[in-house]
Amino acid sequence: MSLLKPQLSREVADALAAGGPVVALESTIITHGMPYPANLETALGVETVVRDNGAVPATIAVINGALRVGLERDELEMLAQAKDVVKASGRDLAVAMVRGQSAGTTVSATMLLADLAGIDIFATGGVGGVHRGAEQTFDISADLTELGRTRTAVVCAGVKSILDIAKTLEYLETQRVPVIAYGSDDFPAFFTRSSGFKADHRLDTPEDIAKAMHLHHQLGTGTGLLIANPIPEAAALQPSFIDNTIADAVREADARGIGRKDLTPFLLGRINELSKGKSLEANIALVKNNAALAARMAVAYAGLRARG
Ligand code: PSU
Ligand code: MN
Repeated sequence: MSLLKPQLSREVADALAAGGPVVALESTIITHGMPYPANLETALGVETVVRDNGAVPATIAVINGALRVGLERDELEMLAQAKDVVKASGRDLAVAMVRGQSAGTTVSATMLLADLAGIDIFATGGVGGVHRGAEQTFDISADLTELGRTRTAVVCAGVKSILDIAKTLEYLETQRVPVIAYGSDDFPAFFTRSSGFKADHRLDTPEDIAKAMHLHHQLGTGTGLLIANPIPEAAALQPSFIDNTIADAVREADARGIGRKDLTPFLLGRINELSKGKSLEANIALVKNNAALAARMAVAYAGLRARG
């Protein structure tokens, strides 16, 4: 049985055929991660940042049941405004196709589709992880198991403390996923430049990260890589402020019995409200910062692949 090919935009298809640099972008951040219109402005802004750094952006989503890699502006607008759009991790894709639904793809689904399309590098804000209290709820994001089985390098700003960061790092270790911090010894915590935990590895240039990716794949590991890029200093939030805000949001989710796939979107929305938009501003800055790094990695990686 052959693997299904998602539908590529002309620009993405041409870039891939030429062996050029392409960066995958997810769409759950648009449909469930940010409010309108900041979500649309961010989606468009991130694509521009990828282009400005020499690569072709490929935003991935399900549109009316079709698996799509590279979206038009009106499709981004539809995703940004639609209220009935599904949040799809890898396991939800087939049913969304059968039902003709539109869906924002999470990190897990975006990795899977990027890999099917032949895209090796993917930029996002934050990945899912092991939730606080997972010893009771078993709530561990499918993003982590996907990283353990799909060969995509995911550039993120670390993991926010809505999650149990220590357990998330342990889980990635079990899954044989290298965690590489860019230009830092510490693993970043999304809104802040340090989580208080060391990253497993540090590399200081996009070229070195591309080399590590190349070797990682040549070794046949079969796993992804997590590249953690600290939020720019000027956009970082006060640790005590954001920690209290997150703790309040987590308590509220618990009290209201919110769980499973609704938990992450609820927490993101609530943190944005409680922080009076400060978290959203930081989120936008770090996604763009990640897109720039991913594009520079993609340029270096395309060069390495051309040499074999
Ligand atoms: N973290 C963020 N913003 C997001 C997400 C996570 O800061 O938009 C989204 C991503 O799409 C991620 C998904 O893959 O949430 C994880 O959801 P869950 O925890 O339900 O696996
Ligand atoms: Mn979950």
